Amino acid sequence: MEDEEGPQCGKPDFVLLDQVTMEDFMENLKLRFEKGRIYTYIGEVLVSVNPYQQLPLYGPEAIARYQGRELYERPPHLYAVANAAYRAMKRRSRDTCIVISGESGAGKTEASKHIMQYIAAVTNPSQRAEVERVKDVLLKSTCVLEAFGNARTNRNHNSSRFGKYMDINFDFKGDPVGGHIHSYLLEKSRVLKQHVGERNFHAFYQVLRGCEDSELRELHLERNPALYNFTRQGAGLSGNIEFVETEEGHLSVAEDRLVGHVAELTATPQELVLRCLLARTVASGGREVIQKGHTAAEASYARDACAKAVYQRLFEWVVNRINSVMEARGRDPRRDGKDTVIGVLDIYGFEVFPVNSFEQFCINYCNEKLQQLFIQLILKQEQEEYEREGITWQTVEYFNNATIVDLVERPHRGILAVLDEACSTAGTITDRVFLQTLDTHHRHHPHYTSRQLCPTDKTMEFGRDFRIKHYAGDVTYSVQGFIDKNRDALFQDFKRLLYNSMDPTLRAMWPDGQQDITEVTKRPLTAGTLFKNSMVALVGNLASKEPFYVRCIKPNEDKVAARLDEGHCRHQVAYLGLLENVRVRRAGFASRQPYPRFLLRYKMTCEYTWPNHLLGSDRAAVSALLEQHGLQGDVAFGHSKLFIRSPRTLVTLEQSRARLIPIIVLLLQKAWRGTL
Ligand code: AOV
Ligand code: MG
Repeated sequence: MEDEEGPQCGKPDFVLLDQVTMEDFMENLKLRFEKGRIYTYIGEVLVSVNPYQQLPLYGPEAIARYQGRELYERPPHLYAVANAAYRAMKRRSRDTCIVISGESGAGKTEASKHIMQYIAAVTNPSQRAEVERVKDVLLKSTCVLEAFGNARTNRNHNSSRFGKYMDINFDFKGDPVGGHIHSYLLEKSRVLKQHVGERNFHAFYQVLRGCEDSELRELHLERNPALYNFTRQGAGLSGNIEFVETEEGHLSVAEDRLVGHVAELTATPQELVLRCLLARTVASGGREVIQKGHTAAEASYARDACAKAVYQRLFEWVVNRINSVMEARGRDPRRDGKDTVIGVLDIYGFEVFPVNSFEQFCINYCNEKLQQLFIQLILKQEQEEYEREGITWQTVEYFNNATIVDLVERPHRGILAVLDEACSTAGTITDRVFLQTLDTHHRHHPHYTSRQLCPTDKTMEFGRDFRIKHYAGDVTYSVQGFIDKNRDALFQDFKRLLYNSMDPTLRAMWPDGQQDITEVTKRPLTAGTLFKNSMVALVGNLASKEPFYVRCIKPNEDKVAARLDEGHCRHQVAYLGLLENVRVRRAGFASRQPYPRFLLRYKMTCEYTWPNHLLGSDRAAVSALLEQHGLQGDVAFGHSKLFIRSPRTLVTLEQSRARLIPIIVLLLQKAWRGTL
């Protein structure tokens, strides 16, 4: 990897563009992509384009080049951002976070892994065993979580089906001494059903492929994934519990043998498993309880709910296990000083499928929230900086997606509130009625529509679809299953069954199974509300930290290397608000640099500053340098930073520097050879 970028690689920072138009932006993005320069800055924000091929940009040597450097000193890179976040955390003892966003397949998860690798590589020079252990878990946990939480979708072969926020705790030396992972809403419906061309979570196939024959036998599994409904839709019956109903309405399990397997694997009595599968306990007033037999449909529903819940709790158990081994152990803030934290956020990206359900609704809402945060923080930060320096703030027009966030989460009328209302009205409200209520509330909302409201639009179906104009594009949601998924009910019988398991691990996953049916009175919070609460908390947490942003772009829809589809990228550049980001950055001043940093880069262009200046202060030296170039009229001198108004000035300085580099290199070579 070259350390220097020539002009043939385009501008390393979009702020340096002559004009901020989509054309200029795209031209630079494309040029850089063609040269294998997938990273470009907008100030301190990193724009990354997924190359869909292995580029020689990573690894220990590359890491060493970025270590301890300033952001501008090397070509734009994730390592530089990781380094900047790390240095900010260390220098100012401030919690920082790196927020990685972009649509599904844009490269967020890969980016987060490079960031973790960088942090692991540059810390713990003294090789403390405890720190090594924490780093080891940090790096390895990714693989485990991906096995259980990622799956192949039609947008991404390794798509994250959960949101992940990871905190890394650092001690005063800057070494990682602990970590914590927070996971968000796993797409557990995938356990049961996948779209054509998609797969279940990787773990299922890994177990079938990777276990020894004897292990598979113990689990009563066959190696072929095509045998299971979960791992191949609509395939054979073996290994899947099905129900048969006689004409008199008597329900039984098609294959008793399978009930035995479940009982064995969950360490529970077979007759109890059977009872849970065929009936439920209901409290019929007071403390009286009765057994109510399922219909075949109810039994299938309950079985599916149980399967999803088992997987979800397993996933949470894995996360908790990782957290318990990563925990910052035995640390006392009075003795050891307060830990500082770097948070890394890698969520599921914005996604649109031919059919979109409750899961996509949550995922896309999550992306709206993060876009909202980006808007607020980028505007706020700039505003604060200009105010500090006494400069009048010049507003840049933004599309503010607050109105879409509001459509989803507003109390009483928002989509989630209406959905909760539908869920609390026991059994009577159908998905269709839920949709009608939405239509009534939001018929005038500029970002909401449905077939009812727009009868000529045949891309939506009557009584089934509504559409949200998201910041990143229109998504049509089918309301089918919304109420069910939001209510997320599981009969208490299953919880009790698993709580009473002889297996201590399984038992620990079901503490709520302890309750007796007559005690289960409080309605639990719905999936949607829980998710909303966790998003609000997440955004609050991120906003309290010093943020660094990575904005990922997916170059094409076909996952192919070295092809950048212009239309596709334009759309992302537009909705990510990248042009506005550049404009805000340039609104007052295109660039700002601390005096020492500025000098380091340009001192060679001035006889008073090369190789070292004797001018009393860096500020005075910068002033002399600019005067020599006749550029002093275009700058303002801040307390610690130089503010440069027009990008032209930087371009002039850059050109002057580029002219001098070969001469200086020649001089240095001569000096080394002793011919000078
Ligand atoms: P995502 O995290 O943004 O999507 P990933 O990080 O999983 O996307 O990237 C998708 C695929 O693109 C990866 O599996 C790699 O094959 C490739 N890729 C991404 N970044 C790079 C890179 N820097 N170098 C080489 N290949 C890369 V989702 O989780 O679906 O929102 O929910
Ligand atoms: Mg991902």
